[in-house]
Order: sequence, then structure tokens, then C-alpha cells
Amino acid sequence: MTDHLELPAREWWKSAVVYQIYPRSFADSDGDGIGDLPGITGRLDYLAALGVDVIWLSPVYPSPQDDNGYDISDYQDIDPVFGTLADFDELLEGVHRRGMKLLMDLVVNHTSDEHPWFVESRSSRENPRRDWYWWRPPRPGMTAGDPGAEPTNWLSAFSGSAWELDRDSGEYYLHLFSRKQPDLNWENPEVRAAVYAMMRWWLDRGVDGFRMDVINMISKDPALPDGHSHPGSSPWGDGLPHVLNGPNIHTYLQEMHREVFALHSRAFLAVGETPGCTVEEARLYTDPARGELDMVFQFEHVQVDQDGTKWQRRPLVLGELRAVMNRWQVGLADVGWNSLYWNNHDQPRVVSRYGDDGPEHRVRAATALGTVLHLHRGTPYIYQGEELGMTNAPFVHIEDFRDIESVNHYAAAVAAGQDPHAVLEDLRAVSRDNARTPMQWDGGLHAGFTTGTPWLAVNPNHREINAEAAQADPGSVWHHYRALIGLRHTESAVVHGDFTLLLTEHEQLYAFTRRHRHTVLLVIANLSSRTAVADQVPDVAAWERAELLLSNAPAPDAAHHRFALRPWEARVYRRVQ
Ligand code: TEU
Repeated sequence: MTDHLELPAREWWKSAVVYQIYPRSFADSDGDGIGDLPGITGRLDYLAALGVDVIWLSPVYPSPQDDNGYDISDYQDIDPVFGTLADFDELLEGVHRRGMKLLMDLVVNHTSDEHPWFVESRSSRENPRRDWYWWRPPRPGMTAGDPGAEPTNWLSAFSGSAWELDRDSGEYYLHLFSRKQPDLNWENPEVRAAVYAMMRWWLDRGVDGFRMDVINMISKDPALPDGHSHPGSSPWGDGLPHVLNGPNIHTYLQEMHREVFALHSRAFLAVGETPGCTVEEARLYTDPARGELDMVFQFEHVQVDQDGTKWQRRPLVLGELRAVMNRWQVGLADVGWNSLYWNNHDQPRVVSRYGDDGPEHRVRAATALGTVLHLHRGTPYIYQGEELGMTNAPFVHIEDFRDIESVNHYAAAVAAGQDPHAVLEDLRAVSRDNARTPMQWDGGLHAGFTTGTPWLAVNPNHREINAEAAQADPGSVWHHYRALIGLRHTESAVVHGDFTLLLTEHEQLYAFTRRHRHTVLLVIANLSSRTAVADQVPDVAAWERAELLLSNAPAPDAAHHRFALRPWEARVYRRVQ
């Protein structure tokens, strides 16, 4: 980070760009077809050349891999498939030596069912760790195992009931995700103390903070009430209102801050993944005076193309996306801080989802979307391959998918009578596996990801879309992302500037200004595959004469009589007033 941006040390992350690595798919060093820590270490110079400041590492802890590592069986070691703690220490040293920081993925809403804590908890009703998880008897008047005997009518995120019967004890345990991911009971102070001790252990090892998995789910409504029935999927009910942003969430986060982060002089980064979080709640989570989180991942902007669940797809309406992004910019303008993302390991590739991934427009669309995102106020997160304009994958059969969420949804939807072809279409569009195909390093065998058989098929378009080709091409998405990162490190208006949305009704253009002291930036992008006229921009004549700071297309030819942008063209102008 550059101190001329005048940031207090504890807010270093306001001028940082974070790069998310999904280790399983990033770089394989030992030929087993699965990415690993030495593979990441071997690619640190690539990340340093891109210019990112922070690496967020998706889980590499010991895990049965039921949910690709988000089911943890030991919080203080490394799964052998990814390497060893010595490999981790070598990676961390390499990250720090290059002036970067590293965040671990903290998954403490739930453990694996193979974690010793759960193994003990399920061993008997009298076990001292029984209350470390959510155990409940069958619904009153019903027999364990009978349909509907589950303690609540909640659906899990991965299909089926959120309760699993343990026949030995005749009780059910709660799992908001897979049945191999039992939810920890954060009401129990012993659970909280154990989590905090583990967090301190990683900070003492030198990590620089955490991305906190579904952290706003750790406080549940202790009454565990039934949810309102899902339209068309009864008898199941929606448990989310009873597990999101629960009654003790702020108490727990403030306690975590006191028991973990406040004990160190270093400035860390704590970013919470908070599905279902509103702007109002984010103001509470990220208000620095409250000592909770530095920023959150909200989900509203990655749900504007959905009608209810992610499988109920509808076309993107630019105005809706723009309105959501604006609401979050305005809502956190005076307190708190935004995270900025389009992609992660759970979301389809944005150039396929909100852009145009055809050969004619893919590069422009990817760089236009990147420009819009990175010029907002907040901390941008780049997901591996986004900087290459990687696209969704051409999955064909259900056997091509690996993600538990997708595989379970297909089985449940087809069993419920849905057309398998239609369900496959939904998977092709929004399956999390779209984000998890191996990183495309070069145009050779398996895209240079592995010398073995990749755990998930490499996208065949790696022959054209790969890091080697992108770094050699000044007009690539990679070089544009590098320029965006550089702008954040040098232009104080990108970090500190206010945000004013323009052209709020335009169907193609996304435009806004960022103003800081005497500098004003105009960001304008044509997020469509047709030319767009932009002469309604206020003070357009002055902007036409302004300095063109960054663009994803050759300078507009002088013949242009009007302020028009070509398909997927994005520009950043600067004026000093
Ligand atoms: O995701 C939580 C979450 O909200 C996701 O279930 C998301 O809604 C869904 O994947 C959209 O399709 C976190 C992790 O990012 C995810 O990979 C894990 O599967 C999940 O928690 C359980 O740990």
C-alpha cells in the first residue's frame, strides 16, 4: 500500500486489492490432479506482477472434502492433499517477502462430522461436547426417523432437511449445509473460546486476517422455529430468517475482536461472508467504532438475475444491478466499507453471467465489468482467472459436475419431477463448478495446471484464454486488471473519492463520478453489445476534453461527432478542478 494515500495503518485494506485462490484448482505441483500449496508458492511472482496486495486462501485444512474443504476436521493443520504446515510456512514467507499479505478462510459456523469435536459430541447424550452442536429430539409426538419428525421444517443449502438423525441417540443434529457439516453451537462459551484460541494460533503463525465463512449464521434463534413454507417445495420451510444475523451475532463478533484481533498490535483484515445481509446490517457489522468486521461480502448484486433461489434464473436488467450497487455505495458512504466482487468460488464467471463471453466481445466485456467494479468505493476482490476473462465451462452431462450443491440439486429436482434437461441447463449457467475449473496457465496439456488428470475438467478454451498468452498481450484482460490495480495504488480519488451515480435510467451505460478534493473521475462503461450514445452525461463537453486515464479500447476516433461508446467500451476520465 502507498502511504501517500494517507490511510491510517489500521485501514491499510482500503487501498488494497485481494486475490482469491481456490487451492484445489490453482496450481498442482505433484501431479495428483489437485492444486496444492507448493503450486501456489511457485506462482507468487505471477501474483506480484499482477500487483495484488492480499491473497485469500480458500480452506486447505484437513477435510473429508465433502464440500471441497469447507468441512473441516482439524483447524490447525494442512490437508495432505494440499501439503504440510512446512509448505504453508514457506508459502506465507514467500507472500510476505513480496510485500503481500495472506488471509485464511475461517469456517466456524460448522465443522466436518469427522472433526474430533463432533465425533465426541455424537458419541453420547452425556458427552461433555454434546452441547457443542445443535442436537434436538424428534418433533413432539413423532417418532425419530418418521417423515416430518425433524425438529424444524428447514431445508439445507444442499437439498433435503437441515437435520440428520443420529439413530444411536435418537436425536437429530442441525446442518445448514451438507449432513457432513454439523453446525457448531455458538451459544456455548466453550465453543467460542476454542474458536478464538485457534484464530490466535493462526495469527501467531503470521497470517494477516480471515475471510469468515457465513459468519452471520453463527447466532441462531434459540427457539429454532419452523420457517415459512417454500412456495412449491413444501413441506420444507425457509430457515434463513431464523439463522441469519441472529440475536447474538454482534455480541459474538465484538467478543471475537476483543479475544483475538485486539490482542495483536498488527493491523489485520476481517472480512465476513454474510449472505442475506442488508445495508443497514452491514453498517453495524463494518462500523469501526463497533469493533466487529472491516467489511462484508453482501449478496444482493449477485442475486439480481434470480427469482428466489439461484436455480430460478431471470435475465439481468442493468438498471437493477446498478441500483443495488448504488444503494450499497450510498449506504456505506459515511460509515463502514464495501467489499467489491463479481466472482468467487461459489459464483458463475461474471463475463459469462453479466457480460458477453463470445469471441467478439469477451475481452472488452471482461475489462468493462472489471473497470466498473474496481472504480467503485471499496476493496476489490479478484477471483482466480477473472484477470484472464475466464468463462463458464461447457459442462454437458451431470457426471461432469463435482460440486455437492449442484449434484444434490440435480438429484432432488429430478426426483421432484423436473425435466433433467432443464435442470442441466440451470447447472450449466450457475453451478459453482463454473468457477472451479482449473486455472488456465497456458495453452498446453491441462492448461499447465497439472501433469496428472485434473480433478475437474479444464475448460477447452484454455488454448486461447490463458495467463501465458495474456501476459504477452498488452490488450489483454490481465494487463487491464494490472492497470486497474495500479490506479488504486496511485490515484487517491479511487480510494477516498465519494460516489455519484449518473445516467440512472440508461439501458446500456453504467456511469458515475468519484470526487476527492480537487480531483474528479468519470467512469463510464457501455455494458451492452451495441454502441451507446452518452451525451446525457452532465458537463459532457468538458469530459470530452478531459484526460483519458484508462480505457479498454483504442482512443475514440476524432470522427465521433457524439460522445458514444462502442460495445463493452469502458473509459475513466480525470479532471482536476
Ligand atoms: O457459502 C455460503 C453461501 O451462502 C453459499 O452457500 C452460497 O449461497 C451458495 O453457494 C450459492 O450457490 C460458503 C462458502 O463460500 C461455500 O463454498 C460453502 O459451500 C458454504 O459456505 C458452506 O461452508
